Amino acid sequence: MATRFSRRHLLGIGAASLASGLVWPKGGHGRNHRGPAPYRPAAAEPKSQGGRPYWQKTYSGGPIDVAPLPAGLPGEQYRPVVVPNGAVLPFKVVDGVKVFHLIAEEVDHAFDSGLRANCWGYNGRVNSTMIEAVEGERIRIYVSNRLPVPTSTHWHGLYLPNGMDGLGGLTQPYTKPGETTKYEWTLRQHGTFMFHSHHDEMTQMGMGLIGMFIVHPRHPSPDYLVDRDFSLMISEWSIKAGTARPNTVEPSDFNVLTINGKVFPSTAPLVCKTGDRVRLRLGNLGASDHHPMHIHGHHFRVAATDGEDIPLSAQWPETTVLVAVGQTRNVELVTDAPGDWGFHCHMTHHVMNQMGHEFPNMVGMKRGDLDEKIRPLLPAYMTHGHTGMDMGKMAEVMPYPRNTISMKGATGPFGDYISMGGLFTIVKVRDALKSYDEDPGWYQHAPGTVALKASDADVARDGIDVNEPTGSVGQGAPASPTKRPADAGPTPPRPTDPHKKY
Ligand SMILES: [Cu+2]
Repeated sequence: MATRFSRRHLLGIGAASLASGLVWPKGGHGRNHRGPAPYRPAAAEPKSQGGRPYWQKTYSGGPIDVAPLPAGLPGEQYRPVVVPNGAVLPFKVVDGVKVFHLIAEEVDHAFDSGLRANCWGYNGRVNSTMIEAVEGERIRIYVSNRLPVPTSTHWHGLYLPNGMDGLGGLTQPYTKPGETTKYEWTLRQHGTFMFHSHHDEMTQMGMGLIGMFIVHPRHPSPDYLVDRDFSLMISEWSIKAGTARPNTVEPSDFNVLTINGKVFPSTAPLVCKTGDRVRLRLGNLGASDHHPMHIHGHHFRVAATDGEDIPLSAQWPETTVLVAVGQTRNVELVTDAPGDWGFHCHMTHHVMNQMGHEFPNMVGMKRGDLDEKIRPLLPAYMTHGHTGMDMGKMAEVMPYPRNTISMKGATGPFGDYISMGGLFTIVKVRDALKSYDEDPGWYQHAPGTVALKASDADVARDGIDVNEPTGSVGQGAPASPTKRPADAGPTPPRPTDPHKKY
């Protein structure tokens, strides 16, 4: 009976509705006249009880006056999340409450060795200070404002009392320059969340006042246990070449795209062992762009959103997950293929850096001796892009203003340039590792497992005519149709009617 009362209290529904299983909770969350009931993690509750449909459960974490559980500690209640290029915010426990101190301040931030800018961040880091906590515990977060302007701090995706929500002007007065605001509530959920300034967002989030907020489950389900757990915050910036201050007024022309505040090749690799269960927690608090994040050589399962864990039976496989502005997505995979695997945004302009684009489309143009004729006037002139963008070559030849990372990528293991910047990192999977904290270097491929220049012997053996006409010259009918081998069987019908099945 006591159990039932406690459950009824937790769910905020009356005994009658519990029995009938049909009535929407009335009058908000119930209050216990005998004081707050202890918080009970959702994982301990079946997802559906007494025939109630899934959607009748609380949408805001249940009653806010629950009694907190003891503070959870790393190594005891949870395995810490890895923040590549970043750090977890330290805490202390005072009378059972986990206390954090977040400091909003100006940060001279290095996106890469070639680009610094005056940004705003938390505790000396830009986009990469992560808060880590445990479901059921009470947290107290002091936010000190060392900026020249007022701010406020919103806890994105978290269930909390309205006055702790951090929407400047609506749920709280601003945190003025030099002031410190105190937030305090009991965590009634677990998952991947975020925090960010919620005053003059365009400026303040655009200057870097964003971060990830991870809440570990109190009773982790074995279905979601992983060996490696990474937190990756995605953002985007507009920084004109040669300048050192983000232009937060720019609505769409972003030229520095970052993971935890870094562009490739400064993005630290995600180091895993062969067979590790791996979680990537992706959050996007950029200004405008949604990012389809793509993994090579594996697939992952979309395992959670900032709303909730997705039940195993409802998770779906992908190789690309769209992380929209304001969303988090957890994807999980087993890294069972050793190698260096790209993990990146699939929007091609999001793996470039500060690239001007106010020039005519030159792709495919024959430039002749144009460069030679212009160079007496402009010594370093180079016709831009007539064969596409060779980032490595352009980085060597083009004169850039100081503090610019136009076209920067990195030289790879074969001496050729990896023509990726921005939202790109590498998942490095190895059979054996000295340490997860050390970059194991480039993958050493087994002989015969690398795509190399085809040998004459291979080409001859397989009857490959490298000069074979393809019929692709010009538009319309092929000038010289590709010959079909004699033993290829009857010619298949040409598909002309899209509704007809062939
Ligand atoms: Cu993108």
